[in-house]
Amino acid sequence: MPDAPTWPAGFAERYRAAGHWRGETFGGVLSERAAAHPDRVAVVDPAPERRSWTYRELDERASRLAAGFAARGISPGDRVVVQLPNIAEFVEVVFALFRVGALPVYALPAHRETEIGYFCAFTEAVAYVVPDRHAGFDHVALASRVKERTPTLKHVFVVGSPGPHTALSEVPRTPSGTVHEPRSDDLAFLQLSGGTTGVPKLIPRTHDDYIYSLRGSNEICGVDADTRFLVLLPAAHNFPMSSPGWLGALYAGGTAVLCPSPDPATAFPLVERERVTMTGMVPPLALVWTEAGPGTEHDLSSLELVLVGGAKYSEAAARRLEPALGCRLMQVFGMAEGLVNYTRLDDDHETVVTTQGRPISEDDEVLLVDDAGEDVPEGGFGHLLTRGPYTIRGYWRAPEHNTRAFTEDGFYRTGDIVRRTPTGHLVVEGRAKDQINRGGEKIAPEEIENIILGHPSVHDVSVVGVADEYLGERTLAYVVLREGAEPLKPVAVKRLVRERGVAAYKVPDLVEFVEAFPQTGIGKVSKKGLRSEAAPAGTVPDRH
Ligand code: AMP
Ligand code: DBH
Repeated sequence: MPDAPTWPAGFAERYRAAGHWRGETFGGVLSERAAAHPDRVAVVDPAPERRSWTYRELDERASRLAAGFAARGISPGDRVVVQLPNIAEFVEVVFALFRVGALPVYALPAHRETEIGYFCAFTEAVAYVVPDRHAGFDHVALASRVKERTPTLKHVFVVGSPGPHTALSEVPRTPSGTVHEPRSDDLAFLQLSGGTTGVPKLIPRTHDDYIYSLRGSNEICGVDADTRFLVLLPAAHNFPMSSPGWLGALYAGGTAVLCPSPDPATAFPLVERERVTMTGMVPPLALVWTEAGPGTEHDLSSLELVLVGGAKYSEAAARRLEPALGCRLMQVFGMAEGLVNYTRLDDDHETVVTTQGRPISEDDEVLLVDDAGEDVPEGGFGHLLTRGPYTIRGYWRAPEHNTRAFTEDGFYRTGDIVRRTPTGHLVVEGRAKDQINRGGEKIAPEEIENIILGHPSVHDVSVVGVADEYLGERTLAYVVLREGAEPLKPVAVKRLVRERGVAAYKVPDLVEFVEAFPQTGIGKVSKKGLRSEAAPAGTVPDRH
């Protein structure tokens, strides 16, 4: 049984023949760029003091670290959980792993013991890469606990003080030349899905398919060697990585500027100093930038394009961005599983502010179907199904889930409800999947429900998204207590989730105690009913 289904031969041939898959690998691309323009700046890391690496430096660092990783026994196909903030070492480590042929597993800095323990165990990771501390959190201590319980985990590499582990800077940098070169149709890494189930799913992406999405994104966004892309969101997330992101910028020979924090107080001075031309952000952050732009003393005039996506961007907010920041807006509706839609630079203004764009590729197949799987009439709402040259055919080691998440003929069921305009642009109208989108951060209610159910006083729980002006949605946990159980306070429920060691954004914003949930016809808890109790009908973007 392979780890994940891949494209059937006929499709793979077609994507190669069309020139989408060109046999490039990430390691190879970096070598080529370093040979073509060794002295251009690849990466700028401003904190705590400014560092900048040219393409030659990044290439050499990646090769030497790859040799060091290989000497430590890290082999082609091995999984390595990478949990680093937006620092230059992130780029160095992932290119070193690409060169070894090992697969980075992209954890977010916010992940805690529950998620990291799961990623390490499920992927049988051999190594885990962390900062010593980040945002006040001790990652070394977390790594020690995870290492203790994960037999496959042989190495913890730490950026900074390693405690009982190995400092990344002390991995011996033997001369390059010994490393393995992966094939372009090999897996390059495992990306994370926001998910709808109790545990996050892993998304297997190949060099060929991901590089195609970068090339397509670059063309649409106008990324070239002069682009200076500011990485505001966590670099491990698919959006700032590939839409067009820091990997898009590096593919084009441009510069990735890593931002330690996305707030205007940190980011605006960087835009000015580094002459940033492009960035991407989620809608709540776009609101903050839109508010802060007009009064700022910083010179934002280098900024040409801001991409907004990850959650629905309201039309009213979208109309305000361009005048506030003095640059162009592009909406992006994407997913780590593949399909990415962009509005285009030559779209009229109304299209840019009212739609979430159209697919990158003429070979992206998009179907809009009703609940019975039949095509909806042109212009109607439907479930979005998709397949194409950079959309996965299945999650990694999840054969059972794959039978539900994909159709028999290989379309990914996105769980999004969309409508298509006459120009082929998609408008996201809602969601059929059981997921909460909290300002672009995806939460699987089931994961949080399982934790709360572990409390002895809790009889049942349902976690739902409720409308929120700023985040789009925030989370509300409805809790039914056991008869005669000790009463609980909302803070105790929140503490329970936090203390379980999950990312802070998953802790319910609100907790309400109820006698019983509304039931549907088949006796299952009706989340729709719960949402409409919590918010006036029509204000919540989900549909079931
Ligand atoms: P994931 O599969 O975890 O990468 O999350 C992707 C999901 O984020 C999509 O399936 C949508 O539900 C949501 N999403 C991303 N971009 C947008 C957008 N511009 N508007 C609305 N929803 C979005
Ligand atoms: O939300 C996402 O996952 C997302 C949004 C915009 C994404 O993966 C992308 C662009 O590539």
